[in-house]
Amino acid sequence: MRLVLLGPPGAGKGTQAERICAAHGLVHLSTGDLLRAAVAAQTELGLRAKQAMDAGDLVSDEIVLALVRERLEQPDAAAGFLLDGFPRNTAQAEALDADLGEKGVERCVSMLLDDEEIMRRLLARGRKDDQESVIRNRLEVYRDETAPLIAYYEGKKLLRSIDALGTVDEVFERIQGALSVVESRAGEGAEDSVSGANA
Ligand code: B4P
Repeated sequence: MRLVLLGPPGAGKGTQAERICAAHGLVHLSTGDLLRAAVAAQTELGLRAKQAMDAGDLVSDEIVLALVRERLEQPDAAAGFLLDGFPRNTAQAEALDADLGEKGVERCVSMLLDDEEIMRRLLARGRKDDQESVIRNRLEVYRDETAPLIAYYEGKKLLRSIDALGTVDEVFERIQGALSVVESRAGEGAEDSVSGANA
């Protein structure tokens, strides 16, 4: 399966991505994790990304696309992957589509959560980019740049939206439901002929 997990900051993308990947044998590609690792290793790319991350802004497309391409070129990604936190804007989504060609994204799961619960979760998480003013900026960036991807994937008939409020188990079950059609299609050996499907 080739999946995109979409959602506002703190919706639980990283939390659910680990479970989905374990359940379906997918490579987990989190641009947030890759960027944090680059910052921690103080690579040139990490130093360039740090300022944007600390402010809650998006890191440049050039940096993010370089990281994603490097990871997707590794042999294990050929068996299927889940993109967690990527794409984050229309330019990234279009670049991804161009890179993947015919073996494109098969399903985008959009996790829906209200701002109040997001604020509660992220303040409790307490990462460096989880201060109230930074979270507000991240929410604004999400609305302006990332939320348009809901319409982008809906237009391609690949979107399934799920309610991200509930226990981790409850949310996981909803995601599993959203993936069941893709999985049964792959099981029938017809995984490459899904364009236009919205079952
Ligand atoms: P990300 O790492 O993607 O982080 P996130 O959106 O804040 O978190 P996520 O939705 O994964 O939530 P989580 O599971 O942790 O991005 C960080 C930064 O990197 C961005 O701001 C940006 O600067 C940069 N970046 C990343 N990708 C980029 C891209 N493509 N382009 C440009 N820049 C990019 O869950 C949050 C908290 O909620 C956790 O504490 C968790 O335990 C809790 N939680 C999860 N599920 C829960 C549930 N069901 N109930 C209660 N709590 C729950």
